[in-house]
Amino acid sequence: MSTADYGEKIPNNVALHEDRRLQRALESWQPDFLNWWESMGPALPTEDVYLRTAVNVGREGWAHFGHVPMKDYRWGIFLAERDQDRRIGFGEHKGEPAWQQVPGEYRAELQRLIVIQGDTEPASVEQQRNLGATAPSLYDLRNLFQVNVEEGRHLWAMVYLLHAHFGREGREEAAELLHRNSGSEDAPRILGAFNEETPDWLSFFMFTYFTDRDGKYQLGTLKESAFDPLSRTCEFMLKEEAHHMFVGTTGIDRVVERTAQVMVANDTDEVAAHGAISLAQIQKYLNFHYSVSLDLFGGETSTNVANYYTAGLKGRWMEGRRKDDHKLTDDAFLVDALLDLQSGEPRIGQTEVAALTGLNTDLRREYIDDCQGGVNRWNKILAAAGLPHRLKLPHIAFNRKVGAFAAIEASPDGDILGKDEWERQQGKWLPTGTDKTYVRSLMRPVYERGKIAAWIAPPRGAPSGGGINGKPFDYDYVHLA
Ligand code: BYC
Repeated sequence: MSTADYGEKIPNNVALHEDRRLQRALESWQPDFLNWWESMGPALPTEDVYLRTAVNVGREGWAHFGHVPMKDYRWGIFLAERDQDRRIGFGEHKGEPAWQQVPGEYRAELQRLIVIQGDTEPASVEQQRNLGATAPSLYDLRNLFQVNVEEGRHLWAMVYLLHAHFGREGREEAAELLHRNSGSEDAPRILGAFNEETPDWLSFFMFTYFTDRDGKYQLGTLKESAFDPLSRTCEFMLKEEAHHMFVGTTGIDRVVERTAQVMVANDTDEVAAHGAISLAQIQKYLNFHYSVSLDLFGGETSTNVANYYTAGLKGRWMEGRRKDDHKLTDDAFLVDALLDLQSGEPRIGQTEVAALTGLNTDLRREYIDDCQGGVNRWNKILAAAGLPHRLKLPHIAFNRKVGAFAAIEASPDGDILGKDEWERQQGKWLPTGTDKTYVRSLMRPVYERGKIAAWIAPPRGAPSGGGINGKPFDYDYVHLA
């Protein structure tokens, strides 16, 4: 069951050959996917790339590494092993056997969740399409492409569910996933952050740190789903996702490290003359990517999320470890809120709501704690360099476009600001045109083995180590066309 069948046109571990109709439907979607990959996927022409391909869903040895032409990458369908006795862990169906089929009453909601999840995957590939042209090293270039092919596979994961379980509507939605495009005027991607640009590698690392991390948390809640095929596909996606976050975490580590080196060596905060990115600019990029990623959790209170939970479609992060009744019908929860709205002087505080409607806040808090881990790590790099400067996460109300704080503007410290004040000050907190132009000006490709751009440090252990799958940093990860 767990080993992938690579003899098939579409590699899979779901016995696709036993369902000819489904197989044909997916095989007819496949050329559309490949056309989309050609026109919207990585723009840089390459001969081959040192990529990992999933071959097994077990704990060990689940991936194979080798140089492959990207257009021949074997995108497949892999679900984690089925637990025959799995029971629903929360909501009104708690304790009942997990569903192998979609219950009619939840069809629309489940389909919507799967479409939203599916929509983000190709969106991120589109956002990152042009980054190959400015990669700081072959190692980074390979990591970019690894992330891209796996986001492509995550799209396959959702398309499989749509085709296998949602009939004609599912097939139509699967087609739409290739028609909407990131940033398009007419048919944009569904969620805000996936229509933003990723025009430079600092943005890419911030995206893989903050936005991919939303993916980790959302997939973590869908892994709890009563709909077993969704749960199993998310479980396996999470395994691949870990590398994407590694790319973000260590990418920002290395930018901060390089900046710190330049600051110490030249005894200055003004590192532009030395070709590095200032800490002030890193902080602004962090503020942006963190705040748009907070929006991805939806409103602080939401009846959607209450319904998803009660129905058993979407659980909480680490549902199994929570010490309560896993139904939450009688519980209350404190959510972040804008208070005293009527008084004309709103303030940021907390308010008690039914626990079920506060579940987006619950998940966002788990996410925020995790994000803080990265900031602590980067601050350790600054401390180790002997610098007093520190990075920090901005306040939860800063730059929000979704939820309780969408109607106001707030500073990174959480002070509510009037529109004029915000307009005057926002350039101190969010990347300005000048910051973006500067960061982009540093983005020149370095395609020579073992070499790296001046604005970023090589990974630890380079050049003889520090690479992927035990290879050195100076390995020939990518052969350009
Ligand atoms: N932008 O009740 P509300 C990933 C909509 S990332 C635009 O407060 P709800 C990845 C919302 O749809 C993970 N619209 O929120 C990362 C609703 O619309 P309707 C992706 C937004 O429904 C990197 C209305 O506003 N997966 O995997 O409780 C690279 C009221 O919303 C936004 C998922 O998100 C927004 N930011 O929660 C690659 C999991 N936020 O219904 C991949 C599936 C809200 O009134 N999705 N809206 O028309 C969900 O669980 C939920 O839909 C959300 C929203 C968490 C997104």
